Amino acid sequence: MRLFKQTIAVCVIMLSLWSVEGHSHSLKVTDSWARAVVEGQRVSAVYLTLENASDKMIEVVDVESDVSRSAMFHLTQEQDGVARMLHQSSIQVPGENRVEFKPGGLHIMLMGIKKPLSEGQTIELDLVLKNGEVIKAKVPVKK
Ligand SMILES: [Cu+2]
Repeated sequence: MRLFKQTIAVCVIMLSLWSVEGHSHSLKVTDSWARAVVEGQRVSAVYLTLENASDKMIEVVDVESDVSRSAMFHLTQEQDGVARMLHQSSIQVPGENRVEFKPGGLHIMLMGIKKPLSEGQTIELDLVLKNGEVIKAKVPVKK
């Protein structure tokens, strides 16, 4: 029993190291940028491309950043001439395919920005996959 517990402990440590490393052979983040915000502004958005090199669908179930109180996936859609932002609970990237986040479409909404984000700065983003893997992305701030 004791050995069993130790084995589990080792596995948990290995899993967490895997997460910290955030290395994924299958999902790649490219062309990322975050919109700069001035003092007093509380929301911003991140745009990026998710590339799935594997032949299986990859689902991104959560996004986190330490620059804001919350982060979530939004889709801007025009309904009756009014642009609305629809919350997306997850993002599915089909195998050997890509999903582009860009102004007027999909974006990662950062809400409750803690400090101004200025051009030249880099923020960190954690993308949580359905299998528990965490992809760490470094995102440059642009105007
Ligand atoms: Cu939004």
